[in-house]
Amino acid sequence: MKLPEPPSEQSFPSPLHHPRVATVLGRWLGVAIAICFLTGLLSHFAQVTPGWLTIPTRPASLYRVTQGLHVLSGIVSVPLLLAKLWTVYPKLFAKLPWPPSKQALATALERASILVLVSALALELFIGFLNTLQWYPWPFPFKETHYALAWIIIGALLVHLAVKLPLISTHWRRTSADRTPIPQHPVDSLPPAITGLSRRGLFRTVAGAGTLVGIASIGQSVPAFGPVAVLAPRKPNIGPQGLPVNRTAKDAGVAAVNADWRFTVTGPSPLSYSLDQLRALPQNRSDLPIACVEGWSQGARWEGIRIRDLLRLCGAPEGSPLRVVSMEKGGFYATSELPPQFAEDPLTLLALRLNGSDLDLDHGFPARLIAPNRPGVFQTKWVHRLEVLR
Ligand SMILES: Nc1nc2c(c(=O)[nH]1)N[C@H]1C(S)=C(S)[C@@H](COP(=O)(O)O)O[C@H]1N2
Ligand SMILES: [Mo]
Repeated sequence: MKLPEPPSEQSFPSPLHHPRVATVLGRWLGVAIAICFLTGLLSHFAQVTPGWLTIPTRPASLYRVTQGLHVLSGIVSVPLLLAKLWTVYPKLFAKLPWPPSKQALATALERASILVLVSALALELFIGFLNTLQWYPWPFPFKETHYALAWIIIGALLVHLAVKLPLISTHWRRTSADRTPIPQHPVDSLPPAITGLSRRGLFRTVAGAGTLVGIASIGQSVPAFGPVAVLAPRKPNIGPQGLPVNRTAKDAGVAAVNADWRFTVTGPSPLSYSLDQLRALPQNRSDLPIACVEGWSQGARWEGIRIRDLLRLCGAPEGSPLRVVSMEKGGFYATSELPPQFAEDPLTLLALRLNGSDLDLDHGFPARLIAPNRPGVFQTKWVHRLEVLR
């Protein structure tokens, strides 16, 4: 019995596998990846700030916008990547030139770079999406892995673009051949596959899928889309006091405080206040968002004491960096460091009130930090001590 021939690249004659289609989808995916990479770099530097960089405190909502775009562009990349892979998968069946030659080696190397690109990108998007669900089911540290993969992707992408440059430039503009309408009924001389979806139909389908997943997730930072945000685990205005909770007091092992609770500041002249004494200090109001790295964000009205007022009260000079210490024991978020530009900003508060009432226990009662243009991970809850570091 004769075995059937294995498929070859020619076994997939649909015009949707054409380089022109790959170029168009590649452009869309390229834009999404570029936005995701750049906003991701900003997010990484906001959390792990290199010595040469000073993160500005304004615009106060900048991180909310960039992190919203980061998660959005990542999610939209998923259908774009799937479409791009579908368009080019017949290449998997192309035969390597044989016997080995220089050209065969080049082809093999190119395929290896694409393997790296596709697997790193698929893994990156997958763990990124699970992160928006606040789900970390792996043994490696998320932040470092996500960051390292980003550089692997960008490197492999540049190699891919360099190799494909001649093909991309040939198909960058629509040619007359591209414009030839695709027959909508079977033609004897053409295989049946050619009668399927048109290129325009494919582009519309992919654009539609991208828009749909975008709308299904953008509601985690844009309240108007909250009701249709089926991919968003948290809706911006659902939670105590109209604000989602990332980690409850119960999960953090923090209990309500009693009357002998004290708030302290260590510095040149140390301070110690009861809650009533904190309430008697000059109160200020800041309208600032919580913008979680996991993608959700929501604006809120905070009232409390300016951190810089507390610094002057304890005699700390301007420019002192600060450590903010939670009553939470252990865990990544139990302390955060506040660089001087944030400590001195008039919007930065030790907040006692949220949206018109005392902080809910889950939002950090009796006191929490709130500062402009910072990732949510640094908006420390259940604060009971400030330490002036120098
Ligand atoms: N002590 C402490 N502070 C914390 C956290 C925490 O787990 N423990 N979570 C942080 C994170 S990741 C975010 S996004 C914000 C969320 O604040 P919220 O729960 O009041 O909305 O709090 C931050 N402050
Ligand atoms: Mo967060």
